Amino acid sequence: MAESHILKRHPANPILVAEQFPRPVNSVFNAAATKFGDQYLLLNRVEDLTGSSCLWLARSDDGIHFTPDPEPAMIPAEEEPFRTVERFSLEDARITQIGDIFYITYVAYSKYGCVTSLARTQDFQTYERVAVMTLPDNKDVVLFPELIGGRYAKLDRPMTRQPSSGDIWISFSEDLVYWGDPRPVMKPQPRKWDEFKIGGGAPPIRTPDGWLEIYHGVRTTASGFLYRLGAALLDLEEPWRIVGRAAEAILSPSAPEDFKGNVGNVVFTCGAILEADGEIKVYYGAADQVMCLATCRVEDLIALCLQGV
Ligand code: BMA
Repeated sequence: MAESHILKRHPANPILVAEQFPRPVNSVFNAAATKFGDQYLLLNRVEDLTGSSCLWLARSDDGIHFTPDPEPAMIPAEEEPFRTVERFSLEDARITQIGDIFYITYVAYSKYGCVTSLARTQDFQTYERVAVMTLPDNKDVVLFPELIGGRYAKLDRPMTRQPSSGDIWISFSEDLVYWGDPRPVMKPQPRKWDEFKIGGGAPPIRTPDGWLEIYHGVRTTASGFLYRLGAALLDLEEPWRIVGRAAEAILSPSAPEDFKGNVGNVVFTCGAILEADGEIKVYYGAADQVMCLATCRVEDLIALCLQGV
């Protein structure tokens, strides 16, 4: 079957499944992705048999075949102020490298709802928690890999409308702890594939034409939510300004694994890697069950964004 979308699924999909983990788990999905030395790393959301998730690293030499570590990288914290907000679950991490530090933004669930917290590592052996970054309910936080006007910058998705809908915002910080100067960046597009809610996916990637943001968009249908991926370009100096936004989704559920898992009709990304040769690898969770890979040329994605303005 010809692939209709710009992102092409890798023939090895799914590239990581629950059965590969060293103990019984329910599912592996929505992984952060980065390169570390010669290796590719996925920091996966792994849901155990009780229904709680932790963050579990898997390593690869080729970006396709991954081996999970023997133990999870991060489980809910024992120390405050993290303990209170992490009691239930750690979910949907994103990794941004700034200098030689890898920052991890991750969703933490507790009886207070969901917040996003920040941790850091330099070796992917030990992880240091930095701060609780947001109030509830705010997730889909992606950190820019460079300072913007001398400040750290993040995209996030506060829940601004009921029921549970929201837009992508940007805010800034001098120390990664206290965030302010918030501005709206992107809204759902009325009567389009991302009409209900949107949220940041992979951390922004610098391109000559702007920050490439691969995001998820949701439409409500007769069979529930339909999660797809889209792309936008944000101005390099003033990233609250949209330079281009692809009119069409760049990946939609259509492969068997996108329908067959715990939550059907879902493709959801938390990480993409731009290779030196211009290939972009987008790692995504399918049906909240397995990890998959899709690729395309970065220049094609940029062109699609610029056509859509
Ligand atoms: C979102 C997040 C994701 C999940 C998606 C589809 O709200 O919880 O982790 O993949 O729903 O269930």
